[in-house]
Amino acid sequence: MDHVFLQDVLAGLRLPQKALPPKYFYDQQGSAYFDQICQLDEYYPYRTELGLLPEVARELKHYFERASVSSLQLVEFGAGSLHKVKPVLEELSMVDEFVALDISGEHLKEASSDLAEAFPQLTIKVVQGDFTQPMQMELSSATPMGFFPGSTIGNFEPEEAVEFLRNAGTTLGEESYLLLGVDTKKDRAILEPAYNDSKGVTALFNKNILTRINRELDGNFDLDQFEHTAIYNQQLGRIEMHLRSLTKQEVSIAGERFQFAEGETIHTENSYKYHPEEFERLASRAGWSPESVWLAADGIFAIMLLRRSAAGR
Ligand code: AVI
Repeated sequence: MDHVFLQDVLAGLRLPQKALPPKYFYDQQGSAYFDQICQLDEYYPYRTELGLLPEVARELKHYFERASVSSLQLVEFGAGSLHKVKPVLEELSMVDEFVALDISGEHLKEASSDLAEAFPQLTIKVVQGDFTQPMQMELSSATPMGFFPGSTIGNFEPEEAVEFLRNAGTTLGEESYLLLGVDTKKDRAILEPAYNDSKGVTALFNKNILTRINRELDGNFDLDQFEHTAIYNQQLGRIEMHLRSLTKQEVSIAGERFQFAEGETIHTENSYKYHPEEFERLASRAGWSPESVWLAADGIFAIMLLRRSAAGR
């Protein structure tokens, strides 16, 4: 039994507002559900960012040419399937080394051998570890540029996002850049269906965390007695996902019992949305200054280039 997973789950379910850390969504099945979410019509962030990236990469190429940067080391944080880095590499010809940082190495090794086939000139490195912490990474003589697509930064609390950005700065070193996907604040009529899709894939993704607890931590959640909910909390600027108990019930995990009232929820994920200027303020607290912002049509998604600045270090 994974002791850390167990302790995190027990601690979360002992809270007055029961909660589970969203990082535990991503076992093999959860990652497959997430890939399906990315193909849904309602889930605009994935395809919007992917559609914007070629233009961003072309402009970045001109930007780095003007800045006389002829060699880049691209470092992807939380690299999973490596779908997003391809359009960047296709345009940004000065990248001669790609480093994929991720907690789980297996999936990544497969994806990176596909990448090696597509980009035979590129040096590719896979580094396994907790990319939210400062990491020891061999820096080449090239200019480092971090890459954190998908608006995954939105799954951190704002203070955790500042810490992540600060740690990314430590990992990447002086004179580095960071290219980030940030989901923007918008009408709930667009936001809520993205997390409440009509095919029910997000519901399966959310409930998978209970399946995982049942299997790995000797739990007995009855999945039919919980329903998926996702609402936009406008005041806090975030989508909140919960699992709501449909009845009064008791659940046991590794021998510990938890009571649920009818309607009581487990808070499983936040997905923060930021106005670009709001995000820039947050990044500047972590020592990064904004260089450029690219907005998708209707401003529904932003890609930002940050540069490490002296302030905040
Ligand atoms: C990974 N992350 C950016 C997704 C998001 O949109 O917050 C996770 C997700 N949760 C439900 N759907 C997608």
